Amino acid sequence: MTGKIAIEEHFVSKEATPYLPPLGVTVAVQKRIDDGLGDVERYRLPEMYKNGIDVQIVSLTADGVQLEPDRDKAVKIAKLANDELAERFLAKYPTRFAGLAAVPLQDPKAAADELQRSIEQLGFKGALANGFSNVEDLDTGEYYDLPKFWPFWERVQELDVPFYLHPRGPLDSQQRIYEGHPELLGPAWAFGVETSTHALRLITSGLFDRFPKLKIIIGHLGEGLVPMMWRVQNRFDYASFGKRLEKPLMQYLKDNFFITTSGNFHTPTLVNVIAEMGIDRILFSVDYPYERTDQAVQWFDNCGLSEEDRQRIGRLNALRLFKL
Ligand code: GRE
Ligand code: ZN
Repeated sequence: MTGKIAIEEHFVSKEATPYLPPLGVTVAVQKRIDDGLGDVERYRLPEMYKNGIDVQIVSLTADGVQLEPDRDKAVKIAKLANDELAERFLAKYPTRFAGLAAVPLQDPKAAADELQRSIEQLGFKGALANGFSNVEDLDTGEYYDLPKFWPFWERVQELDVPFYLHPRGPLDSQQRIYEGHPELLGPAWAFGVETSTHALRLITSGLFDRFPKLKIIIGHLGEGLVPMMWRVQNRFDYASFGKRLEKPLMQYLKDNFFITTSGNFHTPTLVNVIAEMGIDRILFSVDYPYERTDQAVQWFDNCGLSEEDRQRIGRLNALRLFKL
């Protein structure tokens, strides 16, 4: 398919380079990632062209701003990253790239202001946070269901732009379960646990009853959330924690969430997610440069979808969601 739009595609800014997590990959893969993150013209555009990707929606890679415990520094790094993205990608190639703003949620009001500046002055199409934000120190993290984040969410809803909840790894003090298993402590597993649990916190906190128009995007075909939702609901109904929500949990997933194919190129999982969420809620992504574009595209272009559905997931849903 030509004309694909890819949603979860990353770059690294000059000032955010120290915030890259160690990956534990081979030298060759690390080189491909480093080359890809820093680059626009040499690898990225040819790879898009070769694989029928018309537009990349670009965001600052993990852990990015979220790892900086100092509030003012986080605000500064976010601004610089958004300016760099605007300059190197959007100004030079306005038809090939769109931007998602880095948001310094260490300071919810500053994050809202930076998002608004990015949308209104830089032409960005939404926000992306790399999981929880460190606050004050490296072993304290805050999830965005807390009431202190309501002013931020209020602004996201007002601006009517999507918010991508991207993974990051758990805090050092929360890694006991992965002891002796570094292979599970990254994108393979821990990223998804962090992100799906964070998404559930947003849902069960009542955030979407308060701000019903919020649009949250999660990657990796739903971070494992979708096939567990029936059980979460069933046990939620038995529980006596006094939480009252207006709708069934799955309904918030359907009404407030979008799911991308980033880094999870597997047809049975795609079929399940489509069945639960509906075809209009699923968007194509690669997860460049962590994943191989040719592998993503080989799979997506041949995965047994009708051509109509491939167009929806590959392009049309993104045009609508990001108002491109
Ligand atoms: C990703 O974006 O999915 C990612 C990272 C960092 C390491 C691996 C990875 O941001 O897949
Ligand atoms: Zn990613």
